Amino acid sequence: MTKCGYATIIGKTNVGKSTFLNKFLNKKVSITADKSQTTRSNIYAIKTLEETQIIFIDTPGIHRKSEKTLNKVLRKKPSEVIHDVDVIIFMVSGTKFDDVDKETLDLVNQSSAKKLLVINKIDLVKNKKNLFTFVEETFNKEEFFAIVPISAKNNLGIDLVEQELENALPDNEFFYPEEIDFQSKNFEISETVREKVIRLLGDELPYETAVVIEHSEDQENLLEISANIYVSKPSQKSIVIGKNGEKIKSIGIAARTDLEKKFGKKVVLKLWCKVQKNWVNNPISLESFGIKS
Ligand SMILES: Nc1nc2c(ncn2[C@@H]2O[C@H](COP(=O)(O)OP(=O)(O)OP(=O)(O)O)[C@@H](O)[C@H]2O)c(=O)[nH]1
Ligand SMILES: [Mg+2]
Repeated sequence: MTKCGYATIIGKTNVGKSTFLNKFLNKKVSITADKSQTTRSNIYAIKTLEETQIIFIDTPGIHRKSEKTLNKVLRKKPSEVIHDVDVIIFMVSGTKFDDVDKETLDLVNQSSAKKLLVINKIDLVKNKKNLFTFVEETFNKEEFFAIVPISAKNNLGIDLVEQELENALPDNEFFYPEEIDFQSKNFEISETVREKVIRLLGDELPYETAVVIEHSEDQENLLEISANIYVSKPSQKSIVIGKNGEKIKSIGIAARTDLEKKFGKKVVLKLWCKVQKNWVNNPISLESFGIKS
């Protein structure tokens, strides 16, 4: 009998959820960066093993409360999926557990799904004995069917998570063919550009950035794309463009390199930067930028 089911990854922002998923699937489905709130929507992906098919949902990380509309929308995303999955992977980073992790765990515990505790970034934990004490002191171990320490970055322990998921998923026929792209091509393109914006710009700005594909034409050997990078204020536009256009040029080159690898063809990418005042507080802007509440 085969197994098949849904698994989601829930955790505080920046603990490494998307990095883990990309490593697990051995391909990039979700953008990652060393900044808060990198993931902005629930991202679906699939892994088909010999006898098991896992449908994954990567979610935006929980972050500190804020009045901005975008923040409120992002905070709701994990709760949209926790009741409809078979397994929740609850992820923390190293031996850190603060109020936001606690709030996230409380949310996870509202679901009746099976729960797997994954402790990521163990490469940063110098004394591995501390992991044991951390688990003993922080968690009620009965809440989890397994506890797996990993380093997503160093590809350590990922196979153990796979085994645990294989065991935990219900008996089912496969729901999908072996491989399937849940996200549209335009979404993948705009996310790739947004990742480069996040990685190449300072700390504050990325949060106020959205990327919209204006036009894309996919030919056999060539993908042509025009995209707008939206910011909230004119001063931010100058930062995105940079001196003599250097910044936006670097963003374009980095994104193009990734896209050529992803789609296996030559890519021509034209980027513009536009100001849409205070879009992070405007539900209509959010919707038009593909961030659905
Ligand atoms: N040292 C170390 N860094 C890691 C590891 N896994 C992820 N990271 C880094 O942690 C940062 C955040 O990773 P993401 O995968 O974007 O985190 P996330 O949980 O998806 O974040 P949000 O989408 O904002 O919720 C990136 O800079 C990763 O390279 C790990 O095992 N060890
Ligand atoms: Mg993420």
